[in-house]
Amino acid sequence: MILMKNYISIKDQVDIVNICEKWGVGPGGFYQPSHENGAKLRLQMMCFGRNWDPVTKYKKRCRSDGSEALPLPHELISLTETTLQDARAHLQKLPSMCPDICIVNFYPPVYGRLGLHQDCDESNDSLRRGLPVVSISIGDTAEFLYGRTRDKYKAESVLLKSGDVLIFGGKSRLVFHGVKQVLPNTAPLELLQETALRPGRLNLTLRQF
Ligand SMILES: O=C(O)CCC(=O)C(=O)O
Repeated sequence: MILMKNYISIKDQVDIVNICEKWGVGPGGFYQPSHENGAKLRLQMMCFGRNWDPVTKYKKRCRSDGSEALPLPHELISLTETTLQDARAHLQKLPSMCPDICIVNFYPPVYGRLGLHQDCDESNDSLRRGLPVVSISIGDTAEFLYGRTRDKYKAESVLLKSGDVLIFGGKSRLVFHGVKQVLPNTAPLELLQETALRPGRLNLTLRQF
């Protein structure tokens, strides 16, 4: 597991926000998914490459509204590949991966959160090889939890700020993780001035299915 603080430049953050805005407002764009029991996740989500939701996981090609997954933008693929190369300078054991899926979450401040969970719905091969998840944070700061179990009282906590990248692969691939809260008014001013990002936090997790 490796945290690259302030890794994404403001220019690249602006580009990422613009990509999310472009795709987020049309068919297949942001929506609020539900759990099996009908409770809504406290975030908005959209998927590139393959649809995922808490009930059907990656099994359905189309969402309940009929929309297919959006194509994974090439800018996100090359950013992820460069990030992994840079990360490998610090952590040689980090397996390489070719991203083909990205789940984008948008958390409004205060209300937004995500319970502790493992990312374990990708292919058996991807999980067995510990292919890393590359997680990009943009906008407001999140209090991010991670640990060996689903117990939030035993979890470690770290602040993820705009431009930070967290990578978990290899033995950490199945780490439990979640977002406890999103701190209002913590996004970089420059990002807000140059984009139409509304208050809250964007998180992009790039994976290889
Ligand atoms: O927002 C985050 O930092 C975590 C997102 C996440 O856990 C997920 O998409 O599975």
